Amino acid sequence: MLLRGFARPYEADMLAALRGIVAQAPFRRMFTPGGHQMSVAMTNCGNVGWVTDRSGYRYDGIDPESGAPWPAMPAPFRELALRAAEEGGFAGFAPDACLINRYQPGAKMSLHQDKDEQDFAAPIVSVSLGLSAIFMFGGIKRSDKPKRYRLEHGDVVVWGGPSRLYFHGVAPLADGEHAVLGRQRINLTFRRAR
Ligand code: MD6
Ligand code: FE
Repeated sequence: MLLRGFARPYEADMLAALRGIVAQAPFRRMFTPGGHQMSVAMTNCGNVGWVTDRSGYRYDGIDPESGAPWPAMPAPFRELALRAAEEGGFAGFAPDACLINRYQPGAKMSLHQDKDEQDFAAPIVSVSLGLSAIFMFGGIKRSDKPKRYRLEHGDVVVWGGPSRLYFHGVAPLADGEHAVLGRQRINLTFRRAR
């Protein structure tokens, strides 16, 4: 379910909280198990964070860069995720992980499934901020032709149920200047990882 502008009322609180998170756990471009450096820079907050390195993908309670736990999930993040999930038909969503992606012009995310979480009954709530991007939403097979959606500042997507494991990705970010966030797109995905 695509909730246009749902995050707008949370914008100021979220951006303030984001500054605190990034001060503790800066954005970094991780490596895939295949040895490629991702074009998207990432960080996390919450009890666990999603990480990738030469040994694989996993959720980890520790930020490998600092050796410290990830920053706690701020209250406005929790609240937004809960309310959006509720709107999408998933009452009581209590995420334990928030993966934060930063796209600069040209950065992209290849088609993938989110399947490193333990419980696929919980939805994922995705929040877009800054420059708009083309989100590609396919099907259960990698070869299913993706539909394209433009996600804009403040848009929230809730997915669960049958679509939880659908392939999806983000087309290379077009250059531009966003009034609040400048030359970047930030995407937050709230998950129940454990
Ligand atoms: C992005 N999002 O929008 C990347 N995954 O930048 C994702 O990969 C994603 O938005 C699972 C569920 C929702 C998402
Ligand atoms: Fe994903």
